[in-house]
Amino acid sequence: MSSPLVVGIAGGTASGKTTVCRKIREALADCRVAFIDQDSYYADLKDMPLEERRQVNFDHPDAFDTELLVRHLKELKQGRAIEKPIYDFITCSRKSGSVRVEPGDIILIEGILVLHMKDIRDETEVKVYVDADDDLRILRRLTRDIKDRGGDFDHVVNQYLRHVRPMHMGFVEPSKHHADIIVPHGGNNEIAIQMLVGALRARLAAPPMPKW
Ligand code: UZR
Ligand code: MG
Repeated sequence: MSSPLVVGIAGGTASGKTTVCRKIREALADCRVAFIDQDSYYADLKDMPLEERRQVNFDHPDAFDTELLVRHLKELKQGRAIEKPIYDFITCSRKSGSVRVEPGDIILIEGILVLHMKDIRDETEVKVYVDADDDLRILRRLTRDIKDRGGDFDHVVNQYLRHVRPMHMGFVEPSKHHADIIVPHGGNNEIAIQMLVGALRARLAAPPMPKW
């Protein structure tokens, strides 16, 4: 059996990464697709007081348990199921329990820093960067954090200026350089998503291209 095709999907916060992945999974419903998101692999801060936790820089590479993520990625590549942690954005800590992720012929790994982190990048064959204009991203981010992630306006704005924006400029945006494919207009770009799905299907049906 050939090893699974690993697809890394990076991009700024609220750029549409999760939507692109959902649409890819829907279009490949007849294939075995394993999906893991970097957001589930935030380091567990349960031993830190809540007020302190809320001040942590969650956009810095050190905020993640990358060792566990890479270990899980390697397990999936070997054809073994993993138990993915569950992260709670409200308490900034891991919830008890886990979600079983079965191995697949395609492994999708999505997150702001998956193309920045060399250990993850080296495990991926197809590298995608989801792009979206900054004004749309901040609007989406504000709405999502207030509605779904328990933030209030001032906290979201402060966090954006203190952490999200500088880390985006320092780590996320430069990681676009590693991408094979850049998807403009985020999750709304049906044509790019269809082309990506077509390329993944073609790649599943044929052996990988030789490396030059
Ligand atoms: P996406 N994040 C939180 O807001 N709280 C947490 O406990 C953990 C993470 C945010 C993180 C990052 N940053 O910008 C975002 N901050 O989740 C990544 N500040 O998620 O890729 O879905 O935007
Ligand atoms: Mg997301």
